[in-house]
Amino acid sequence: MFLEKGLVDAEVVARFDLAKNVIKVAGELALDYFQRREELVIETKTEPQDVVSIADKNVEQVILQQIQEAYPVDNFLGEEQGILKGDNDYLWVVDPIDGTSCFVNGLPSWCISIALMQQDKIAFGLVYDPNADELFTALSGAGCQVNGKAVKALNIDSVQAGVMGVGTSHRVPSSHCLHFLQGLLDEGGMFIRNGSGALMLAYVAAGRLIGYYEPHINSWDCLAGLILVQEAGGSTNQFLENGGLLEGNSILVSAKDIHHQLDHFTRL
Ligand code: LIP
Repeated sequence: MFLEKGLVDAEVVARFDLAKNVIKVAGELALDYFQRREELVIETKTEPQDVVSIADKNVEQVILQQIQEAYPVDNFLGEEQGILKGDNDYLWVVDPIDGTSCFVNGLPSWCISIALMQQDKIAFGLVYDPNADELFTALSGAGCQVNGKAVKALNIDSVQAGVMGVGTSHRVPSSHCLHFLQGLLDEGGMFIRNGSGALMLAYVAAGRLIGYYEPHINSWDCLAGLILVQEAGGSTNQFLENGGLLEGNSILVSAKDIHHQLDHFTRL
């Protein structure tokens, strides 16, 4: 379908088709670990609350192996693996379990996030929620789908028209998030934090949240979600500027007509 429309090149579409299979295989493995989570050894990384288990590492290895079997010279950046340099213009950006803190605590708000960059552009993104069996996909220029059904970001002109997703971490001062929340609440808005930035970005694309803000998020958490929102007709900030790919950055995505107001709240 996408090739017939001349929307993207065959090399990207072939990788997209592979990614749809790989993310489902990874989802089955992650769900198995989730159902046996009492067996997991939980480690804390550098900041408080930043946890990881063998589930994250092994799910990422399964994704990496399947990509390398098909495309051995592609580049790869994974949350646990780090960067693996290849020898072409394709870069896979993967979070094997986004919402790890929820995962290890037995909460279902976690997902798998896979994005592909071609040179400096995001070519496609996939977010899979195995608990809900919902696959969010977007191929550049071809819209956004949930389980194959087209979806659009909300078309609203007030923050009171729905709920805002918000994320934060101990990578940034608490004031960055608290000031945003005060601006949002003072305007009659409301927020949720479900612990998975990737999943909340997917919900913006699917018209379930009015937007998502996080003062600092990593590329593997959000690149797939960014193209989901773009292809669903939402507005996004320039996350990839100033080294966002390797250093992370702030992220703000939303329904188009409230983006400017939300951007103001991020600067309070
Ligand atoms: C998580 C992000 C979330 C952020 C958390 C954490 P992880 O990713 O999805 O938005 O607030 O601090 O970074 O670590 O679960 O893959």
